[in-house]
Amino acid sequence: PAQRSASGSAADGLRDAARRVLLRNWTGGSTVPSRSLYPHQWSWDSAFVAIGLRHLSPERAQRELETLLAAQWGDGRVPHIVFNPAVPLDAYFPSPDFWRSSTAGAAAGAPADVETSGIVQPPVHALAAWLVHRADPALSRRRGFLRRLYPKLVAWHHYLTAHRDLGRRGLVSVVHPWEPGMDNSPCWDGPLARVEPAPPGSFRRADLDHGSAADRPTDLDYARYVRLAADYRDHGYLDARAPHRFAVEDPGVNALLIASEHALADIAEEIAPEIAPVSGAREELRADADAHRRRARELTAALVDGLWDAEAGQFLCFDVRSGRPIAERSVAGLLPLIVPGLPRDVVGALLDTVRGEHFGLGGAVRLVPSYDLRGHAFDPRRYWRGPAWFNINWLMERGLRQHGRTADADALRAAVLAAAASSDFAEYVDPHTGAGHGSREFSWTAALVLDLLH
Ligand code: 9YW
Repeated sequence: PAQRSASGSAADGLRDAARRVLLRNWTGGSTVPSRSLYPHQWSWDSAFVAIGLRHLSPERAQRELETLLAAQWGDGRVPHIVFNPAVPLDAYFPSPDFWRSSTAGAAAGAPADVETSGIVQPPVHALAAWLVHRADPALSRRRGFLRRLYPKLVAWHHYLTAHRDLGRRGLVSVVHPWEPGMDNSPCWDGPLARVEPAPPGSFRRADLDHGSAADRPTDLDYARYVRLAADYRDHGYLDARAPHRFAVEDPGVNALLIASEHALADIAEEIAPEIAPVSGAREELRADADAHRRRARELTAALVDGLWDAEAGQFLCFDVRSGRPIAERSVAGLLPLIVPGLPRDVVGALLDTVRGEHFGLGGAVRLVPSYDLRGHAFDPRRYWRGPAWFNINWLMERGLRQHGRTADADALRAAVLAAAASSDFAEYVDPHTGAGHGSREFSWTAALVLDLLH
């Protein structure tokens, strides 16, 4: 009992600290990922933040997602950044005057009253909306939360499946390394090498004002990121017109879309009774739930057909421009563990790979690294080239638990909590030592800790 109360009070202390981070990073309608490094609203950050915020304030969690979706474009895309007009332009690069969404993106339906980026991030939002609803269904119904969000989330998924199936293989492609949220993953090195870098003097990085250069992407990476984004902008952010010299099918993005498509089915079922039966809309919504499940199954089949590599024992990214798989082991290739209904042999192989020499969970490391521990490009502190990230480990914990690996999931949960506590909610940590890197008091780290403690 003494031990239990000691760990109980440690958990209380961590919960309070996580709450304080989220309260400090709340700006009135949404949460910044980090006060110093990322002073605007980021798309997938907000989804993870909402998942934690629901335990602190279900209403704020709802507003977090509502604020993001208020900046949705007419074509359905949810931009990866929504800019706060009160923040000085030089606080973050690329700033609104680079993206120029309200003018350059007009043909794609960019909103006129808010500035955003023109690219996207992984679609975790429907999953987040469903989890937020479940935290307080009465409040959610009273505020019409799901009823208002549902059509926006449907349009978002439609944008991805209709405009971004660049490989015509039934999967979504990302067109910029920032889109899968894993900016400098070694997976992008090959496809990026074909992109001509923007001239070095043509932009100024703001990230190096706040972060250590050794923890961040290189200048050459940045020059190529800038070129790709400028090319997209200069083609009106229209997917049918843009050259999209970088086009990659990422298993993480597609797995999150599938998980969110299942969540959309749950949402459709939940809101169906709210629609007046006389209108006939009720039947339509019922049908939609089935359609979401069917789409999820189709996407799952395409994911397995297109990206599964039996020899590697994991999913690989696919370079649409070269027509070849990318021979690098990113943790993105393990994220399909969260997808319901994967073939059993695929699940078995994935579970072996998580614990095997390349990701080392339970052996060499206690947190899942972002990239192959034995890979040629592995770097334990540089961003997405090795460090362990909290959102990814939260997803992995969920995947392990879903497949009955309770002991592994419990150990991972404990390791996530310990690393967050000792690093002051770091952005990412060295997978071997747990030492914190990047910014501190990072929002999704605090939010997902709250969720795991609940
Ligand atoms: C950047 C905000 C974002 C995350 C991304 C992460 C990083 C922005 O920060 O990108 O300037 O590099 O890679 O996943 O959403 O937290």
